[in-house]
Amino acid sequence: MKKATAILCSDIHLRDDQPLAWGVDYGEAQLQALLFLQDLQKRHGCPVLCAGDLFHHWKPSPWLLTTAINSLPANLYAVAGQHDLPQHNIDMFSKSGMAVLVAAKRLQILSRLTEVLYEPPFIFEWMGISWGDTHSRPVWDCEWDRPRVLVMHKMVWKGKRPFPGCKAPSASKVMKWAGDCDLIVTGDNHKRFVVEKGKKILVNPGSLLPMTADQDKHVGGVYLWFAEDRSVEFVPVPLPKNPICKEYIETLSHLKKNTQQLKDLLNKINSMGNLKGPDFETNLRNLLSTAEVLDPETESLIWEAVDES
Ligand SMILES: [Mn+2]
Repeated sequence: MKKATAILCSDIHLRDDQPLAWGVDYGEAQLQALLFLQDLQKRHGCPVLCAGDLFHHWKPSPWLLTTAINSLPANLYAVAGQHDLPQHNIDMFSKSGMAVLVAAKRLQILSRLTEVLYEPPFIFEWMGISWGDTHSRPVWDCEWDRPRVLVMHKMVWKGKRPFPGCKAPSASKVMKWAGDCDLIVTGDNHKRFVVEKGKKILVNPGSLLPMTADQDKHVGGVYLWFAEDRSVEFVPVPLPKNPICKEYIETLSHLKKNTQQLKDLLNKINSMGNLKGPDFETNLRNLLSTAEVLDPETESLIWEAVDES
């Protein structure tokens, strides 16, 4: 078996509660994913780099901390994501559950100071940028004689901007910004993608497990990184069949449709103008009688609002 230089993951979001969208036991799936990762690390004997949001909430329960201590892979290095931090504030790191893992020597935090892992054959230089760290560019040592890795919790995207007005930079932009390094591992965007430019690779591992309704097609997992041939390989984590509940997806889309119909209806009422009188009331009554989306309670609220205005 070809041994990886490092295992790359992100957005593990260890949590105490069950995500709303899940129809099967999330706690069990989360544990199985961790044990899979623990075993994968044993087989490769390499470091595991996590690009933040190890926990879903900064204050995990004692049960979740115990699960993390027992079941996370060995040789784990991470940066903090906003979910790992009280008030999303890096200055409050010492109060976080993640800090307990550091104290228990189950995790090391990567900082902006470049460090070198000396255990052959895994000699590489690395740097970490947690959520809320300064935005200044990474400063690397002059000599570039071993693979360099930057791990950071920062929203980046590939292809289409995730939403209009999104200020997050594209992966290509971040690759230029990162300077002289071989590999960039980013977390925060729960979608998984890889961008290669020349000899540089950016890996956004995405969330380890699907959590939300829009992730029903998401295949979560980790990447193996092979420094000598500058390649990565995706390894999916085991997942129960159809974890995201179909009924939940249907309810959500129904709700979205209803909300949109209600918005359209209110816009129509608005466009009828401020004229009060028999015509307005007749028009409104006609309009409301054709609106499928209305229940009697909402209808009486509309009439009240009209009476008061
Ligand atoms: Mn996240």
